[in-house]
Amino acid sequence: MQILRIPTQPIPGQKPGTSGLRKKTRVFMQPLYLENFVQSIWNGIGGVAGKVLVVGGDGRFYNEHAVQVILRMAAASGAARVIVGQGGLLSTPAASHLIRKRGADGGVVLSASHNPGGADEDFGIKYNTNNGGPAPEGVTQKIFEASTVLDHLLTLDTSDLPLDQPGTHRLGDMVVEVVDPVADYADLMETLFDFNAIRDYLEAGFTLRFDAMHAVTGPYAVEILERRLGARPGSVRNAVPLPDFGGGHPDPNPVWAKPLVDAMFAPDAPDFAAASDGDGDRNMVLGRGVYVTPSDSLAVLAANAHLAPGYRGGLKGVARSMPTSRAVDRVAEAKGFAAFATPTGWKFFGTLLDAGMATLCGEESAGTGSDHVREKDGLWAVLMWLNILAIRRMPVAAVMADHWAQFGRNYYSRHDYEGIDSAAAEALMTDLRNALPTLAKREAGALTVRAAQDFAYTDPVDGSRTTGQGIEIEFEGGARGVLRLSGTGTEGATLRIYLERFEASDLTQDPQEALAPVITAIEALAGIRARTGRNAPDVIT
Ligand code: VG1
Ligand code: CO
Repeated sequence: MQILRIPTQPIPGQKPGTSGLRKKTRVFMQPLYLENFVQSIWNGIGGVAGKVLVVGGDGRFYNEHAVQVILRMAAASGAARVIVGQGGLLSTPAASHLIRKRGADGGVVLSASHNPGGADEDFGIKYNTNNGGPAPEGVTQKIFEASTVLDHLLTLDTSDLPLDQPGTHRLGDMVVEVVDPVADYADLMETLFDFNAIRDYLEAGFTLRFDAMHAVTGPYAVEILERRLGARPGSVRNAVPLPDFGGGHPDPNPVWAKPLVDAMFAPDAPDFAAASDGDGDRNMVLGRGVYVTPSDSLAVLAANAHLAPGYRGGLKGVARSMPTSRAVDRVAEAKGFAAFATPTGWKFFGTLLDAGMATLCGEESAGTGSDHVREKDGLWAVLMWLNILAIRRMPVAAVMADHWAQFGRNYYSRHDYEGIDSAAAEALMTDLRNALPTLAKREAGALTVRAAQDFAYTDPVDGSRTTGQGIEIEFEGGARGVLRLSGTGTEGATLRIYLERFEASDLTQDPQEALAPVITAIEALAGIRARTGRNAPDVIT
């Protein structure tokens, strides 16, 4: 088996965004595009000689090929061992757990998350460090820098390895260990949650539905929900991962998982429903006749986590991304634990989790998780909800009403303008940034600006500083709007507008109506319609 030294040259634009490098699959399929980036990872982290890595992905088109490329390139650069999920599959949280459990030096996860898959859709690759979490900015910057000076890469002259059965292979001097992607993760969940209570509740007639959206969580959900917890067979829908996710967007929100939402508003709805995304780190939670926003879900989990065995001792703190609603802050204040607000992207929670300063973390984009791994975790959130419901024995709608009665309600919504002209989007943000010093006291619609800032974050653990993380506009009376550009898109720019307004007692309004004054005020300040040429957002969640 020969090591091949292949000359190459830097490919522009291999800069990881919010969560790794995401591009159109066809971009990744260009000669040496993937290979260049993999070699840049190795070079950026100081080589892989003697190291142990975890590799797997969400099963989308190009996943299998990419895993084989990574195995050959890891072996050629001297890695000691690669642990790979059977069939090349690993959900993002399961990969995080495996890195931690096996004491690996890092891992490579192949996914474009909630973006559709296929030759004409999206692909992605991200590097996780030895704490199991997404590489922090300092590391992704080194990887990017390595990509700009790359002149050769190393690979092996070998054919593909069979990955369809657990077992051990050799690739040159490197050991390749193919593992069941589900077992370790399912075992971890059993240590955190009261499986007996959930099983009893299901036996007593509680019904659930989980939509895996033909993405990676199918096998995990079947094993955990149906086999270990005894949910009725067929409770997990769309359970077989497909390279194109059955043609859908594996994005668990009311727009892309509409059939599930519709089912929950029908007369024969089950008691509980949930869905996850392509790589299994996001979640959507529904009760009969009620959709729980991710921001509210985080707050409810924080208020009730002590009902789950893994969190009985209470929470050390909670962290949310800055655009996520402040509902969880109210819980933290009432219960007396710390609350942090970080930039968008799970990589910013890593230091807080490692330092034991935060136990639960969440993002408005349907991501929730805890210190059990260093990624957000879709099925974890589902199990936490099931554990809480099994103990409280209340419908989801009653849990929400109870929560709002106790803490008040942060009405919340996100408006996305997708695939807009990049220059127009940049200009909108730049002009708003330049106007920041003049915004205070300005009237916008029926509201008055109280303060406005370009969000910057100094990590309280390692002191690293991150700037330009979104424009946050606060209004008199406590409403808030945030504008930022997506860092995961693959076409043009996506402008995200986050809207929030607190109500202490008027708890049953329609969110879009409750937020109407904020929507009008942000439009008045930013001129979104004129600048994007759009009359309405593409996606409202
Ligand atoms: C989006 C979300 C962010 C999330 C990221 C990765 O990023 O807003 O909260 O962490 O996706 O999630 P952006 O830059 O497009 O807003 V996933 O499930 O793609 O790993
Ligand atoms: Co994801």
